[in-house]
Amino acid sequence: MPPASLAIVLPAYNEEARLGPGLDELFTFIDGDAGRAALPPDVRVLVVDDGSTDGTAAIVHHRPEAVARAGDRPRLAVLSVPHGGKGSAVRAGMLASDADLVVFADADMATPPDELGKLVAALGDRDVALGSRIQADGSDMRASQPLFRRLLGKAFHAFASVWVVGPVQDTQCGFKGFSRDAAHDLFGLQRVGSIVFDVEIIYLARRRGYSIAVVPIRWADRRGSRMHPRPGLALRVAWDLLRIPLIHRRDARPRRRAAG
Ligand SMILES: Nc1nc2c(ncn2[C@@H]2O[C@H](COP(=O)(O)OP(=O)(O)O)[C@@H](O)[C@H]2O)c(=O)[nH]1
Ligand SMILES: [Mg+2]
Repeated sequence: MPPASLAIVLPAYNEEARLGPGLDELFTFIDGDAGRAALPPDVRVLVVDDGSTDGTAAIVHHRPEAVARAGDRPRLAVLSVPHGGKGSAVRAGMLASDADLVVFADADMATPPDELGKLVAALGDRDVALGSRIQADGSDMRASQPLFRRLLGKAFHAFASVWVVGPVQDTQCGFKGFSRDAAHDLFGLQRVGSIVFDVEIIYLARRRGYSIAVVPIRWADRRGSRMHPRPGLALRVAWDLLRIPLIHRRDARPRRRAAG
């Protein structure tokens, strides 16, 4: 049976400036011919407002899609949670979504919405589809990031790959998709609320034997990043990376679909 519904979870922290244009771009694609051809018939968008102190939630309430319906659900809704970081916001959104397929994406549409079809296609025969900014020819979409972010990314990957990520080269791409069962299982086990949650989810997906597709996608750095590297964040990241294998030492289980 082809999937009937898709939920798109957008974590948002003080995104008053970028969320409106992002939602314009997203719904233009969903409602256009290309979106209708590539996506399941019912598409719902859930903005997870992570304790924003600006007008992020109001942006959602004022849109027409917030009163329209996809199947038996609003086309656009907001879930407000106390500020806990990107990982905890994504977890809340993924667990609140009961569509056949569940994707999370960045509110700034750093990955253009027309790439959603690639995740949906990959989920046709896999449980998990990981967007990757590294292309088949080896070129890297992260080249559009400022130099200091690229250097931080390299340091992060060097550290993360020692422990947990295996063959996945771009763990931090904010564009990942899951079958409903995989999403509820993996995000139900997730304990890390920081940006390290991506690594934790990949670690869990491999350990629990889900079939995983790595899907090269387009990506462009957008102005107005909410990520502010600080010494405290570096310590938090190091601690979260270290503890992943410890938290989940009892969370292995037999394979589901044949791994790919
Ligand atoms: N919930 C939550 N989301 C965040 C936080 N920081 C960033 N994000 C979201 O993560 C996504 C990517 O953020 P962005 O600032 O563009 O990161 P960058 O592209 O890596 O510089 C956006 O949807 C942000 O709203 C946070 O502290 N909490
Ligand atoms: Mg961004």
